[in-house]
Amino acid sequence: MSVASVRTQPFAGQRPGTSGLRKKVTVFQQPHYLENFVQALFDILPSQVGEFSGATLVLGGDGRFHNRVAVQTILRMAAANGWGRVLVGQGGWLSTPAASAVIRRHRAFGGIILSASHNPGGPDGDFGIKYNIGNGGPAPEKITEAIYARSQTIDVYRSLDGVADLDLSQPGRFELEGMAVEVIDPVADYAELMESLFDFDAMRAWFAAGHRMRFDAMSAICGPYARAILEGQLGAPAGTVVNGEPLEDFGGHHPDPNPAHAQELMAAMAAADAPDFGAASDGDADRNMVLGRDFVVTPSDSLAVMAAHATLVPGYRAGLAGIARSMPTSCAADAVARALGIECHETPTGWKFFGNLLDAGRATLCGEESYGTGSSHVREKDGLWAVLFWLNLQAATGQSVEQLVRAHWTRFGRHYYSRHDWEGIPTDRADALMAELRGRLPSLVGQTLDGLHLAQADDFAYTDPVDGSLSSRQGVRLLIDGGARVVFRLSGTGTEGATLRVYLERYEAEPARHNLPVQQVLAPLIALADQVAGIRRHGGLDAPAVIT
Ligand code: G16
Repeated sequence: MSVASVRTQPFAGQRPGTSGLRKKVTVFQQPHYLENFVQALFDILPSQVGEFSGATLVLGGDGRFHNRVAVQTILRMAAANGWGRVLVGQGGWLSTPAASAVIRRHRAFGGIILSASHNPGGPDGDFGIKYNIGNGGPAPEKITEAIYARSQTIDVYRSLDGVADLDLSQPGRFELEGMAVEVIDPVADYAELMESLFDFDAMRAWFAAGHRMRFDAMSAICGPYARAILEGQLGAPAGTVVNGEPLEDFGGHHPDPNPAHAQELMAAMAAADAPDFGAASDGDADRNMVLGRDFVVTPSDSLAVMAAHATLVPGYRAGLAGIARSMPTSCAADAVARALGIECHETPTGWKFFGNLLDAGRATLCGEESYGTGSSHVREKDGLWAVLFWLNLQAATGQSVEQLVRAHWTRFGRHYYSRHDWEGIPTDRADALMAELRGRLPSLVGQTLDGLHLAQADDFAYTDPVDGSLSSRQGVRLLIDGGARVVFRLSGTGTEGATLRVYLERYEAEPARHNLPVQQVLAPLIALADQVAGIRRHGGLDAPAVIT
C-alpha cells in the first residue's frame, strides 16, 4: 500500500448548487471526476475551516447507484490526505439527517454525504456529494465557493495504491495507512436521538389502541430507520412501512414525497379502508410528506401546525426560540410566530441558510415548502423526525391530522398554497426569462393587473443576522395587497436543463372559505404569473410538469 499523487485536470461545472454537487451518474463515473471534487474539498479545508490531520470524518450516503464505488474511493483518499478516523455507515449507508446526528454526537470535524436527494437514481439517474461542517449542517456558501474555485485549478489528487475495497457489510474496524475506519450501525445514534425528543410511550399507546399508519419509504434509505423506530420501538404492526428496502435505483420510483410522485400512498390514503396517518420520505430521508385520511398537508402548513403545538412534544416543552422558513414557503408560520411572540426568519432556499440561526439559538423549528422540516436537534431537515412529531401530536391530542389542520386554519386563517414546476426549459431560455422579469420589476410596483395590486416587486436578498453575509438574487417576488404572493426562481438541484419554480400563495381569513379547491383559489395568481413572466412564451411549454 502506498500514497500516490495522481495527475489530473479540472472539470468545468463542479460548482455545488442548492445542496451539494449533483450530476448524472455518468458524469460522476468519468475518471478523476469524483476525485477532483474530493481533493478540492480537502485542499481548501485547512484555510477555510482548520487543520484536519488526525481528525474524524463521517461518511455515508443514501445507497443509490454509485454509492458503493464512491465510498471506497473517498476512504482511500481520506487515508492518503491524513484524516485520523472515518466513521462510515454500514454498507456505506447513512441518511442525511443521521449523518448530521453522527457528526454532532461524535464531534467529528465534518462529513461527506453521498446523495442526490429526491432525484431519481440508477445508472441513468443522478448522483451527488456534499460536505457538512462540524455543526452537522451543510457547508455555507463561503466553503462551497472555495471548493469550486479550487476544482477549477486542481492538477493532482492523493489516493492509495494497491488497496482492495474494504468490506463494509458488517460493523467493524479497519486500518488504512494509519487511518482508522469504523463501520457503524447507521440507525443507532439517530434512533436514540429520536427517543430523547418524543413521547414514545404515548405513541406506543396510540398504535396499541388500534390506530394505523402507512409509511412509504419509496425504496430509499429511510426504510431501515422507519422500520427500526415505527415497527421496532413503537410497536406498529409489521407492514406499516412499505417500500422499506433501499434499492440502488429506488425501484424506479422518483423518491420525492409529494402528491405527484407518491401516488401509491395518495391512493392508499384515499381508499375506503385508509389508515389514520400516511407519510413518506425521499431518497436520503430528509424530506417528508404528511397525510391524513384523504387529506394532504402542505409543507408550509405542516411547519405552522408543528410550531403552534410544539410544547406538546417533550423535546420542545420549553417552547421555541424562533421559527425560520425559506422565502418561498408560505407565511403560515409567521402567523404562529406572531401569536407566540417569537422571531420568524425568512431565508433563501437551501437548508444551509438555517445553520447560523440554529447555532445562535435564534430558531428552533425550520421548514421549507419543498417538503422539508427540521429543528435544532440536527442541522439538516429530517423526514422521519417530522413524521414522529405529527405522530406525537396525534397521540397527545387524540385528534386526527385533518382535525389538527382545520382547527389551525380556523384560528390563524388559511394560506392557500401551490408550487408549479416548469421542467426541462433550455437553460439559456430560462435565464432570459429571469433576466427579463428582473428588468421589469421597477415598472411593476404599484400597478394593478387584473384586479391584483402589486404593492412590492423585488429580487429577494438576505443578510444573515448572525454573520452579516449577504446572499442576493434569491428569487423574484411579487407581493400583492391582501397577503398574496407570486415567487419565481430557478431550481438549484436539477441536472437537466432548467426548472422554473413558480410559488403561489393567497391568504384567506374567513373559515367559510377554507374548503375551496386550491388551484381555483389561486387561478388569478397563476394567470398573473404567466402574464408578467411570459412563461409559455419563453419556456416553449404548455403546462407545468409538476403541480404540488
Ligand atoms: C434541497 C435543499 C432545500 C431546497 C430544495 C429545493 O433539498 O436542501 O433547502 O428547498 O433542495 O431546492 P431547489 O428549489 O433549488 O431545487 P434536497 O432535499 O434536494 O437536499
